[in-house]
Amino acid sequence: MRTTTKIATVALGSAALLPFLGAGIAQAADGNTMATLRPVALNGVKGSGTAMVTVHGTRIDVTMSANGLLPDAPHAAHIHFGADARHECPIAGDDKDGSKTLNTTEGGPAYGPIVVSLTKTGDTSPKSGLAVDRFDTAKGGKISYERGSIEVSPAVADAIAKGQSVVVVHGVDHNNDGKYDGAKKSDLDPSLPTEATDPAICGSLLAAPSGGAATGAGGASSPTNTGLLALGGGLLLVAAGSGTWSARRARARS
Ligand SMILES: [Cu+2]
Repeated sequence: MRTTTKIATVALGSAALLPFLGAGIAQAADGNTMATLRPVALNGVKGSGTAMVTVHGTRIDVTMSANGLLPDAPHAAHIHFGADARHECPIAGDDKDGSKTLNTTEGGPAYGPIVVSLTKTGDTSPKSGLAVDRFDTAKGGKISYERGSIEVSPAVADAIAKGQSVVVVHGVDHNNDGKYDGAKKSDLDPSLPTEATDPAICGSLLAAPSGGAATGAGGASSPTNTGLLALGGGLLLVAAGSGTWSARRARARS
């Protein structure tokens, strides 16, 4: 009897502490960010997309849509951040080995390492960076992704809220044969062809005004940010119809 009572008291004590611990952790950051995803330099992709990330303390909610990707192939997607990175997408000048393509490592100085793996289920840490079976397969070249309450570290939450992180969707088709193949191996996993992991589309997650939610003092959104959001929405609409068409045109040309 006495033992049971003691255990119950200890359990109750721990539970009562939890809200306080939670409140301490949740102070990290808050904010809305948005990225317009565009083709990574040199990699021959014509896709595009939009990503939105909302930060609440150390949890993030992510929505992303993209099209024009290699159809019916899995596409690893991540949020990248490095304190000493440039906080942007790689440019042709990042092609250090002169291969005329950019692999994931070559993009590192621009976007830093993986900080969140945008998997559909299970772990979202950098360890799941190449968990191919848990990423979206782009049916018809399109991805529509949504996942809420992804736990991140306070440092990562802060970087995202400040607009320093970058969304990267991987998986390209350098030789335009409709699949991941080729002799060149991935810089991330030598059992995969580089096509499976090279960055395809990319965009910096820029701080945006919070939507309808009350934000307290200083809620007036700047014209610049509103314009950016409108532009992103417009691009999304245009992109929705253009993926297949671009692919057809590309095939017709070659
Ligand atoms: Cu990545």
